[in-house]
Amino acid sequence: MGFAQVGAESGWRTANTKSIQESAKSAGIDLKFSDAQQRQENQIKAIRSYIQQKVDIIAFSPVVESGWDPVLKEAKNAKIPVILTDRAVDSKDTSLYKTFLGSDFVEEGKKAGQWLVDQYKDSKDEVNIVELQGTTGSAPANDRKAGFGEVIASDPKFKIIASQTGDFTRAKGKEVMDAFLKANPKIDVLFAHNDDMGLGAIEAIEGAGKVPGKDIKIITIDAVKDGMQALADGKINYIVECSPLLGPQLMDLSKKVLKGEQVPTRVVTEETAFTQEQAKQALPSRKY
Ligand code: GYE
Repeated sequence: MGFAQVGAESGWRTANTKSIQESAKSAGIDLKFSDAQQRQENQIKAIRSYIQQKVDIIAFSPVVESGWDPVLKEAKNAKIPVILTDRAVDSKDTSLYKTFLGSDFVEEGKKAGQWLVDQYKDSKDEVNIVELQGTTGSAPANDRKAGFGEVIASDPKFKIIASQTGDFTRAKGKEVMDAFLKANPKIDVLFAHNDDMGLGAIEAIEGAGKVPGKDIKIITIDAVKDGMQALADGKINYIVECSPLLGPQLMDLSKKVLKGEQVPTRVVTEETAFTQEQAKQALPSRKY
């Protein structure tokens, strides 16, 4: 298997890489692994080299949604099946890949929005929200934004006053939150598309003399260990889970595809969400 990974941008990605490498090993699959450093051109190069090396199957997590048709057609012409993991592509031609294994990002955004709606149900005041988006053009950034926006649109008191990409990294999350804080005197809520950006933003909020989780309520997505710890410590208010442990399912699906068995075209990961109390309970047994 040739696997073209997005990069190493977050705790989620580190756990995902580990899951894929470990499960390939225990499934007896010889894994060729590449890290694209969040650049589509690097992923395309890696996929082309897997085609040249005549691997049996290609799996990858597309950094952005568009622009994949040419390289996917090359794989199809070479009769190498492709499995999408974690992130989707927007290709109209679904015969270019066998299946897509990963989370429902729209649903995650909706869960985040619903928590906010419930939290402020008894208040009529305006709620000023800032949003740290994931990597521009990526499926999780597009879909989480859409799901969240759809739910909070139910009440005009919710206002997204600033929204910018933090590229799913801690450093960018801090930098953009710094700028948000300087430009906006009243921020009630931060919605960060992943834990890492939320953790970076916490540093910015503390640096500005405010209390994260109290002065500014924080909702994030992923539920990696550092995020869960910040939730248990009261610095984050709610985390929607997104599981990175896709390795075992990916190896199963690959074996089926290679045996010529039929696989479902979409496999959705099962996930939950955590409050501060639930984080305290779940932390000791968290694997990542
Ligand atoms: O939420 C984020 C990572 O594609 C689901 O990518 C993944 C996202 C995850 O960088 O932390």
